[in-house]
Amino acid sequence: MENAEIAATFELIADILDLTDENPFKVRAYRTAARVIESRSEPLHKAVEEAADLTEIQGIGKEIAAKIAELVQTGRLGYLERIRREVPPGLFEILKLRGLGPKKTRKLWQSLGITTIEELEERARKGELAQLEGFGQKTEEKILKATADYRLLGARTLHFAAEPVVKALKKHLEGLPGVKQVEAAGSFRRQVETVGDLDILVIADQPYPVMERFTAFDQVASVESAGETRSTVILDSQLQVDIRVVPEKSFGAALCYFTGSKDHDIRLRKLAQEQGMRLSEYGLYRVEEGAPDPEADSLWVAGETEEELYAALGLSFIPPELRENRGEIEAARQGRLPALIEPGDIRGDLQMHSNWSDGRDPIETMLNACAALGYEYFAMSDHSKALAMAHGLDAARLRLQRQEMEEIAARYPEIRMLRSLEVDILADGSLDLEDEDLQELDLVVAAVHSYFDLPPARQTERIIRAISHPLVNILAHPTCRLINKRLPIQYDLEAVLQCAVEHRVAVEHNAQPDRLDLKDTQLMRARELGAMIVIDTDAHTAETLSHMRHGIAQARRAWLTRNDVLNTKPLADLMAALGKQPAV
Ligand code: DGT
Ligand code: CA
Ligand code: CA
Ligand code: ZN
Repeated sequence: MENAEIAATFELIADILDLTDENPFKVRAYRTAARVIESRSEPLHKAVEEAADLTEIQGIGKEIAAKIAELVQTGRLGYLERIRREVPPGLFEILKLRGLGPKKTRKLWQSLGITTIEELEERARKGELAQLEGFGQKTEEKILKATADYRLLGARTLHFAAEPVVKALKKHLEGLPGVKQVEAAGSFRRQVETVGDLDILVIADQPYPVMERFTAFDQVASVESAGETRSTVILDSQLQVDIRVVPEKSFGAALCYFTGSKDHDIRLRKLAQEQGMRLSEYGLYRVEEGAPDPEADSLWVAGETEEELYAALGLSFIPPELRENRGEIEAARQGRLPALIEPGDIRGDLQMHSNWSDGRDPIETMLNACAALGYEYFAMSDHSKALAMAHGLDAARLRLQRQEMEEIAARYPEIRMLRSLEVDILADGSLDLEDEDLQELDLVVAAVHSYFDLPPARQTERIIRAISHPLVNILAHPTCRLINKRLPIQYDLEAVLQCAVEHRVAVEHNAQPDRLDLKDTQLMRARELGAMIVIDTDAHTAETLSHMRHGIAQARRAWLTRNDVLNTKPLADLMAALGKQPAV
């Protein structure tokens, strides 16, 4: 069990205790523990396995140490299961709403008996919330907006959050004798940024034991249906999982069918038909007039692997990320599918934070982590002073940081550290620091972190003004969306992309798994318009530099090749493309 998962469990406990009006000190203890654990680089499960004394970690007392041990050793927590039952499940959903913390949610529950988002919305419409002590008209309006956004944003699970579930489930199923292969299909395999549910395929000779094993998975909250070869369960996290057991002979066909997308599948079936064949989840068959069984062995063409299936249809293999019916079938038929970018193509990460601003780690730690990833260069881009909450740098601290960087850089000739800054774009589109300070940097990244709600025309003007500034090189997280949390800011993206092309400003694809900003279709458009693209992690810790792979996945969904992404290039080429000389 990863630290992040343990931390999330303690956050959940704190939320529940808050909702049930427990002693605030106890609540704070759990929140503190969650924060401490989250930001720790050494995995706690190792400490537990080595029987280390966890109470030596600041912020972790005896009670919490025991709970960590229980979690690591058994994968669950009796205490959590007990207290969880005291809270109606709908309240956890309400907690996810913007602006509604545990205290307000508790008040709504205890004073008005509200336990679901629907009830909340209805009572807000009737104006009942404004009457509540500590709420008022403004809060009521905010809640109405938050519920509307929630519906708009949906409640799909982040791909990133589904990954550990798939991993655990695979391990659980693969432990069963007779299981030959377990694969997650559906949107998960296509690397869609969020998944509606998981679709698991298993090759096994006997389906029944697989079904039994599946429903006994320890995260299962309820079994929706259990059939001979297919079942559906809901997990504790509310994520639905469908499973199907298929024979080895049909695995490729089933994998292709259940990977989808549905539109891609429909096109494939049509293509088969046009060639006198029939494609199903069981295989590809010749069509023979009057044959009694259209799926008889004698009619079999292909289906054990996806490769042979696509080949039999006259197509080159289509990577799952492209299977969205966006022209991939035509391209595969003509043999002109793009050679999609791969993680190994990246030569450097151009956005990250150190403990000079809101990052956790010192510059040197970040440097070492970048070197360990095999990068040739990286850019340290802390926040600028407008983000006071994040300890953004002013001109004086920027100069101090430069001294430290030069001292460190001198000791690590094997990797080139670029001095950058994620400078805030102010409300009027001007930059947060003076030109004379920005001029000292190798690269300047500009980003919006405030005034998300400007009218679109003004927002466009603001961003265009910022990227027209001759010192700006990269526009970071261009739409500022947070998946499931914050909608993209509204402006004329097309105009901004055109301006970026004109001014030789690269647009960032931010690889943080809950940002993935620009999203796939916008990235495609950026490339079409000729914009330069960089993929950055915006890491705030050394470990999260590994999030690069989520950005690569999204870039692949956007059909990007190595050539479309600037930070796959040697440093000299990258700087030249941006019209920059590395500063000295
Ligand atoms: P999701 O779960 O909403 O993130 O998206 P998917 O793509 O995983 O969709 P899901 O779980 O409903 O179905 C998994 C795959 O199964 C889907 O990508 C294609 C295939 N599939 C499901 N229902 C149909 C259908 O009615 N017709 C066809 N042709 N394929 C289907
Ligand atoms: Ca699915
Ligand atoms: Ca499904
Ligand atoms: Zn930022």
